[in-house]
Amino acid sequence: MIRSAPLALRLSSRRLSSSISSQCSAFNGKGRLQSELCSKALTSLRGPSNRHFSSSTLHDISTVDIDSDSRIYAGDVPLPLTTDCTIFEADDIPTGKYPVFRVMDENGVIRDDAKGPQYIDPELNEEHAVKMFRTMSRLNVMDNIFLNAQRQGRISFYMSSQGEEAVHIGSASALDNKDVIFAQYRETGVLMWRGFTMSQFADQCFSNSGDLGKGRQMPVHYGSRALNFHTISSPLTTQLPQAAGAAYAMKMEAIRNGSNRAAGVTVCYFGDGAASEGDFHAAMNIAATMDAPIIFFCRNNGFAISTPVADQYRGDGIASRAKGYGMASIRVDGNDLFAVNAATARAKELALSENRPVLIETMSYRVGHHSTSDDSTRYRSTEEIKKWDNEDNPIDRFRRFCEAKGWLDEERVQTIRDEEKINVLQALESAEKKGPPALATMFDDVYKEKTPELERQEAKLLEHVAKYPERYTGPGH
Ligand SMILES: Cc1ncc(C[n+]2csc(CCOP(=O)(O)OP(=O)(O)O)c2C)c(N)n1
Ligand SMILES: [Mg+2]
Repeated sequence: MIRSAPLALRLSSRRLSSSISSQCSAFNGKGRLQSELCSKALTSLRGPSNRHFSSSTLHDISTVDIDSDSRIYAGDVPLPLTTDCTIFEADDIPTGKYPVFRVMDENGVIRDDAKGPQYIDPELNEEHAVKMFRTMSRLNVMDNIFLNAQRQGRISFYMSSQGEEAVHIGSASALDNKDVIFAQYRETGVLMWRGFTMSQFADQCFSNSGDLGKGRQMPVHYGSRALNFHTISSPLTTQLPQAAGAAYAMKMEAIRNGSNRAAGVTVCYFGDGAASEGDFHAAMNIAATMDAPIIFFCRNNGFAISTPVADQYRGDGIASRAKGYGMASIRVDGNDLFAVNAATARAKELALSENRPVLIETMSYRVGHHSTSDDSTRYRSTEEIKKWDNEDNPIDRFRRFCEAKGWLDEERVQTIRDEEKINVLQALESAEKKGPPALATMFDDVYKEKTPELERQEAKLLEHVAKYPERYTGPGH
């Protein structure tokens, strides 16, 4: 049990007030923000209105219970558990190993009858719970079918999310579509939850004429302007500095409009491996110093391709690094949908109400191969993979919770999986028939309007293709 005066709360409020005040005076100097606006901003900071939280529950560490039992996570390291969803201030991270917040155990049982229920949305009902279960199942079914499609040579590449479904759905369900997502590549369920359709997934993986990216990206590099989901880029960690900039821009836009609260929180997902890149440091530090309302969301799944986390860092994972940046943070059991959901909801409220970054580290395990270019049995045992898949499967954990409530049973689970299978197969079949995007589209979007050079290149290409029609097939030729 940790006991501490709520110093963090006092410090953070003071720091925040002074930071907003200095922003206000900077704006006043340019005559762009009225002083009454500043006082309005400061007043609203003191009392963030939210359905679930008061400012004190967000970061009062005086009552944090650290359990005596521990659990083995990434890197074979036993970590202490806690039933308290506490976002630690940089100076308040407990000594020893950073504890892991958990609501529900492997059997779907809520660990603490007194505290557990407060972390479950009071509006959670059968319909919503089954929707979350269905979305995790859809992701899992899609992964299995798309992996097979790649093996059959129908798509060129694929990356699956087995073992991380609760990370995706637990976090996505705590956000809304006004929140801006920057993802790595293994966050397909986040996009699925936001409404990306099965056809859109299939069309992207086939690079066909229905692909929103016009066939210009490798499979799984999804993006959707309508769903506020920035397009995935392959080079690791590029999304972190970009996300920090986006979050800062959203804060400044709010201030220009007379509000202290950005229209949405920016959520930047990345893996433990991406956290080994230099851009990680650049992004964390600029977000901290510029007070950007952002959630840095690290999925620690134990591996960066074949490199286990034991070879990636000598510290205590990723969450502990927040201390060095002066940033708030929390470590969460990534296989526990409720814990991920509660931590994300709280981090969002803290980031938006106090204009500052929060680092979340979810602990899970990458059950699948890294990608279709990988055979993970070359660097880890099948027993290890099976153990995680059988003994701590995030979908099964949530399913058991729903079964105990009477919301799911074996028959309904089977029906859901069968329905999703049909859904995926239909999307795959129709994507396969769609053919590639018209050739001329490759000249679009480079600039808002085509330059004379681009127009010349386009004309030349189309002339060439028209001259040798037997060598080129497909629409637009
Ligand atoms: C700058 C850069 N270096 C290396 C790679 C090759 N690469 C692609 S994914 C990956 C591992 C990333 O691991 P992690 O961030 O933990 O994500 P996970 O795959 O585990 O979800 C590597 C090294 C890359 N894409 N970009
Ligand atoms: Mg990883």
